[in-house]
Amino acid sequence: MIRDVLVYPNKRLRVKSKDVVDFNKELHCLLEDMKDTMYANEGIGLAAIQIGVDKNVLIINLTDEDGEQNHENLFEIINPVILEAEGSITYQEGCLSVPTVYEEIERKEKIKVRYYNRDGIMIEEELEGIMAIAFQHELDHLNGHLFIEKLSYLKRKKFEKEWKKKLKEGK
Ligand code: Y12
Ligand code: CO
Repeated sequence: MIRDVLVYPNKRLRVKSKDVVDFNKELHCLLEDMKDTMYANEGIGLAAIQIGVDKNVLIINLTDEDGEQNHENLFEIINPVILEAEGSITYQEGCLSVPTVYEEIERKEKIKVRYYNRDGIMIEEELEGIMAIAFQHELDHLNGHLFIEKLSYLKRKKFEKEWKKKLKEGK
């Protein structure tokens, strides 16, 4: 089922999510709804809190060189943690909760992560490049943070002014 995506400045986006305890049908339904919602909105990443569910669940499906999204490449990531991080990389990030806004954000370039799949199997792997960026972007959501919080003071002020205008105009 396609669910509504919460849009900034919805306060629920600031809620810190909690770990999943039971890897059951409820979790699998949540993952299906997140997948439907992300694909319907042409997203490449989505955290559960973006559809209002405060659980440590995120999905990522990057596009290939032709901009195509192969549904077999979907990552379902439960209770993620970053174990190690190194380097830095800057990328123009976007977010379904702040549509039309793209900003250069600095992240760690390479990360070692631990998470669980939908069946509760623990996975540890190293991620780099856009996958590492997406993981960090979505993990921030689970901690109640958005990429716009990483902007400089002046850029953030400019963003807030433009966003208020956009919301007022109902765009
Ligand atoms: C690298 C950087 C950031 C991420 C996080 C995931 N971000 C997204 O999935 C953003 C998607 C997005 C999609 C939009 O819709 C369309 O383009 C049709 C959009 O809307 C507009 O700009 C109008 C905004 C964001 C992963 C990897
Ligand atoms: Co986002």
